[in-house]
Amino acid sequence: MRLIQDLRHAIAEQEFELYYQPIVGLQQDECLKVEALIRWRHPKRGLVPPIEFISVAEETGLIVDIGNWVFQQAARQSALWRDRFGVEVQVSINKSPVQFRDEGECFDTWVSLLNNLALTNNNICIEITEGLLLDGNEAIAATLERYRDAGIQVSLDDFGTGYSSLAYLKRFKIDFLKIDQSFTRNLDSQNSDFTLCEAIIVMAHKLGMKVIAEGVETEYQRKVLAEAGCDYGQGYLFSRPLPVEEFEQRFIETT
Ligand code: G
Ligand code: G
Ligand code: MN
Ligand code: NA
Repeated sequence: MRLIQDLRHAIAEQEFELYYQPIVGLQQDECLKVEALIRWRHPKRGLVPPIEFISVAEETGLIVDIGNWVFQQAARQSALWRDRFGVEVQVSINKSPVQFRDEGECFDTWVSLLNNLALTNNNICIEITEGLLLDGNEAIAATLERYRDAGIQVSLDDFGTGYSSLAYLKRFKIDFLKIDQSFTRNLDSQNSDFTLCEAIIVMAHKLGMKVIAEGVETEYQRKVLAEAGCDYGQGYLFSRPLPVEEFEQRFIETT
């Protein structure tokens, strides 16, 4: 298949780029957080969004190489911002469940890069999805714990859209819950989506986690979420995912 060949080529030629979307403190000025989102700068097709290639990359296992590139790029970028601008930025990267099958080698490589760059104080966060935690896998629990011990935080992405058991929340050590956009989209202080967000926030705080609301597009959503105690917001209200130079100009150079 053409796409698979092209993806192999893209890995070899490093045709990927990271875009950056800020994650903004809603209660107070927090240390800057940002999610890195991959884009493929295809020589013929132009900028290809991840929905068009991540699932194929997962099926073929190519996601392991892509994920390693994403991690390295994100870590180097965080170190660069610190060195150039004196700004600490926590960069979140998305880690596919498929990448955890190759975990042994990956962990050591990642941690030694972080040590070399002196990025061992929560400078990187990995975003995982509920599917990874489904089977209550002890190996996954141990892996996540090792990440935290190495100064890497863990976010649970798309929270509320996967399987309904919440038992894993006490089994796995998770730092941030990311409330899925489907709950923030129609948020109104009177409706059931609001009740759900509020309940998620209370629960997360009692379990020692912080909450990030995704898909915040309006000032009204921001206000309602802030009043409900939500810690962070992410969405078009603050910014779309931006190419690195633009992100730097708007969010790093001005701090
Ligand atoms: O902006 P957006 O179109 O970037 O992202 C679409 C989807 O692609 C999201 O679900 C996001 O989690 C996923 N995604 C973006 N970047 C990466 C990445 O580096 N690795 C993986 N596995 N998924 C990513
Ligand atoms: O699945 P994940 O949450 O990692 O990916 C986030 C996705 O949501 C990306 O495709 C990103 O571009 C998109 N996104 C970010 N902010 C907003 C927003 O405010 N509204 C909408 N509709 N999508 C957003
Ligand atoms: Mn994400
Ligand atoms: Na998400």
